[in-house]
Amino acid sequence: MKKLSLIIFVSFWSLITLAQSNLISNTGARKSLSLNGKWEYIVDPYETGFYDYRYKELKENNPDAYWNTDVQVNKTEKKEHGYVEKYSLEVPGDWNHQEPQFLFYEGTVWYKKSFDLEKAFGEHKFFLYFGAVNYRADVYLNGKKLGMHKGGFTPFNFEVPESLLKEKGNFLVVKVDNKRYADEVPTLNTDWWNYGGITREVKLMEVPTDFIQDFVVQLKKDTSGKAPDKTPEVEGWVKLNRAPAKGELITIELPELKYKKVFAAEGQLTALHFKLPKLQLWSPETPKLYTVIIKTKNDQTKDKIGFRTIAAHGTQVLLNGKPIFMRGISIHGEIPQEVRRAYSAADAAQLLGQARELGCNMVRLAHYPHDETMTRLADSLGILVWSEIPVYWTIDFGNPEVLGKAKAQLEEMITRDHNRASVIIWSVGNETPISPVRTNFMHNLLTRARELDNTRMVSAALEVNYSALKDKNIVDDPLGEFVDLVAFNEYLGWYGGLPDKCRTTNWDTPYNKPLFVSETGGDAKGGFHADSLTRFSEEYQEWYFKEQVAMFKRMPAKFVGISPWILADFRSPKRNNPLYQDGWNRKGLYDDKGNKKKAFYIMKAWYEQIKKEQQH
Ligand code: GCB
Repeated sequence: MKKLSLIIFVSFWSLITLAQSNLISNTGARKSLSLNGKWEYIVDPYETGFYDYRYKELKENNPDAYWNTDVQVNKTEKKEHGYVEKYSLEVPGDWNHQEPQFLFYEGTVWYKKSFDLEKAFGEHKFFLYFGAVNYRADVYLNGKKLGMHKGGFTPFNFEVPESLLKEKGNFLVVKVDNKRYADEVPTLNTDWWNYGGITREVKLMEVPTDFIQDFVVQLKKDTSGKAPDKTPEVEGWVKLNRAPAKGELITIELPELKYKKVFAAEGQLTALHFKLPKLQLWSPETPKLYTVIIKTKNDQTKDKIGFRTIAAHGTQVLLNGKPIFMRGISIHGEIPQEVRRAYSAADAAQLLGQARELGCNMVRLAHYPHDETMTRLADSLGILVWSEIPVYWTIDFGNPEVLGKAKAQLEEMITRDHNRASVIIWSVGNETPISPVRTNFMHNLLTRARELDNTRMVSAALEVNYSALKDKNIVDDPLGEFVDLVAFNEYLGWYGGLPDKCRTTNWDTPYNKPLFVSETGGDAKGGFHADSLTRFSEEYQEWYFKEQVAMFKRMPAKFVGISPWILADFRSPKRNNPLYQDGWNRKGLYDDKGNKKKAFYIMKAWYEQIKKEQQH
């Protein structure tokens, strides 16, 4: 009885907190005006855009602010800024790769876009939607501030009052600031490039006045260890932008299954619970997606959704009730050939295509939520996904505001992707050094992730207690108690000794849970050949992976997969070996030109062998 009331309390609580966010999901299905393309810019390292000459101080609300005015009104006007075509940047796209002056830039850039709009006035609302802006975005339209957002890898939207929109010459300005701060997420120190700018798509969306803001249509969580029923149960909800009128109905349709069900709207949030007819479950071998249509009186949206169950059961991970071994790879959201952030369907096709060539059925999208094109493509290719927020290394764990920032990013990540069958793990962070404050912080995030979505596993890449026992390393991070999957970053033979150390080392965890190696790897400069004892040579990396694979074969039965570090070389200001790194982390199995290194073939061969043995 106690347990039941707890469950009711938890879901009631999550319904209330879900109602607070105004993020719209499934935006690809919405009528919208793309604002991608050229945006004019002003680089502003001194924050002059806020400078008020009258008071000699920085003030957001002053007549000269860069968001407020554009060109000279008449020839006598003194104007010391302006937006012109000569200074323009492509959106989406980080600024770093677009102009040499931006390579190392961390600071403010003002972006401006003019647009016209054929407006359908009346029964509509407008939202400005950003796929991601790194890190802080202050958004102004036609001289009014719409809002501010922090967090470089998650979407956000602001409602645009219709009275603010003009048919011609709308003046949209975004102040983008990618300076790093100790109390942000991530914090000052990361092992990746702090690409700045409007890095993902921008659009003006039009929705009916009463609209479907978000929804979850997923198979009900099943921890019984059994395969889903022939007619599997769906559990979810539909969230409207506001409380519905009396008697409002919500219809769910899956045309391919000839399925239709009508629900009475219960409030802003309506819980869904129903059984689907017999269907093809989603899996890496059969990544079947069904069109799901959701209708209210005034609105309609549709998505393509795969149906599967995923759960940690004892020490195994069960996909549709069957144990699965994850042949993974970690991936950064970066296209090394062009030294830029990934943002497009073509970029996703490159990255996931490379992962498939390696023989993967899983990817760890490190260390932040990647572009939505990645999880969408993973859905249709049948690739399992670990998705993570940038709670990385030494976040200011004792600061409740920082926890709030991490939670906001977690919620945005989950809201965007909670209908993606591919996503099986929400990760709340990476290698966070053990202390009571950090465990409390991370536990909080894990709890929040479960409240928001109880159908997936939750995890984090944990710290290891090296040589706790002779020749046995133990993953006993106290956070292990709260995760579904005990994952750890391993690196034996790169950060500790030489690869032959793997011969005498074993791994375990005291937790009776599945064990996953979320990272392991070593640097090799593509094309640099030497003997296998020479660091940074392809031969060293090849030897490293040979020893690793041999060690993995001795892993305990609870070992359920691995995502080596990393698919491709990536930019990092921390990697300053002038001969071999030169500002690149070289742990890629592909080099920065897309060539496969020798180690690639070691992993590929092992993955092929596993695939044969396990038939999936
Ligand atoms: C790690 C981090 C990853 C680094 C990697 C490395 O443990 O999680 O972000 O890039 O090691 O190369 O050292």
